[in-house]
Amino acid sequence: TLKATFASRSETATHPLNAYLFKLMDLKASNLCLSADVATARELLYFADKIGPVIVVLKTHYDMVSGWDFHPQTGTGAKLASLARKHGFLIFEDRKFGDIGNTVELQYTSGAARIIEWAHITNVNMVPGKASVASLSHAASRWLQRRDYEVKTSISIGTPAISNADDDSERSDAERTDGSEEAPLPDNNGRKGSIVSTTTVTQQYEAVDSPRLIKTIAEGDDSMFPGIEEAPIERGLLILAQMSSEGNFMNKEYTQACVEAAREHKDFVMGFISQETLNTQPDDAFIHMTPGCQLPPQGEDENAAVKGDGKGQQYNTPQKIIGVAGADIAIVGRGIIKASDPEEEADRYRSAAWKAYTERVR
Ligand code: UP6
Repeated sequence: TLKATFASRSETATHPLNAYLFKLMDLKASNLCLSADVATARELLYFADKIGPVIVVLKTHYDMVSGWDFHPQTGTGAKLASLARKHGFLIFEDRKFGDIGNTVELQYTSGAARIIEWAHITNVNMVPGKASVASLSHAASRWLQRRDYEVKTSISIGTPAISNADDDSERSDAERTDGSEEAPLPDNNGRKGSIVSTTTVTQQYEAVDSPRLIKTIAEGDDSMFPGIEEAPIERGLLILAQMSSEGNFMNKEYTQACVEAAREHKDFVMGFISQETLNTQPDDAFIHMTPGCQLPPQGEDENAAVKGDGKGQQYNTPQKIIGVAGADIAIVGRGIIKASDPEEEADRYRSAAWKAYTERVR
């Protein structure tokens, strides 16, 4: 499968989100995931909007973000979902669930965050056993059924369904003031309004400060990547099968057990967080996303080794991850977030990861 193109893997994918994601990668010429590890919801939305055009997945750690608004229809999750539709990327909450089945089910669907409502993808740290995968899968199919039922009967039972534009048809007139296709957002006084462009989103959370964002408003970035359709409503799981950190305990046997669990739940498991491709059998159609990725500073040899962060994190270049190890998507956090020009740096990473891919399949 190392030579198979993303376009062809879109055709043969078993998981609907993989079919969508591979197509997106092909359309946007991007196999880059931004790990938006920032401290505030405002910065998170800023990066989602600015870097959105060059990525295919936005990875979040909602539990490191202060000021996260948990409102199901107008909160941070809903705003991210709206930016995801606008720019064409999937939202991946890097929750690394790691508890008994019953607990992970509740953590996935309930609580303040209701991760399942806004994150297309989440992941599991399978240490407690395969039951954690089965339970998350069960939770997702129950959620889908319930959502289907809500939409069909147009009655609200508990959580309003929020995360996709097709919900618009089900939204009350009060919430659809101008017929726009975007999710409603609160204005600065907490009143509801509808947004028509990301510029408006920016204004709504930016009124407070930051000259940088004010510049964004002035530029009025309104671009929507052409040819991108709505993401399927099905949810997907990645299994954490290998880690980037020094001295981690995920040995070969453990990784192999993750692969088995994935094969047992192909309708829910999209693939892996891993350091290499784990597709070994002819009908394995999993996607691989790899963290621990940085490029040497601009101007230096693109394939030179990069030092770790001094806290256990180890880095490989996109060429090593995509070109040699055969992963599909490079996950980059601080390499982009901490750059002096994150937008420019994001495109440098996109282009390096894409080049490694095109050379691999050539
Ligand atoms: N992450 C890893 N290694 C793993 C799994 N996940 O680094 O094996 C996550 C981290 C962080 C991101 O939680 O969000 O990927 C890497 O960030 P960085 O690029 O800034 O090092």
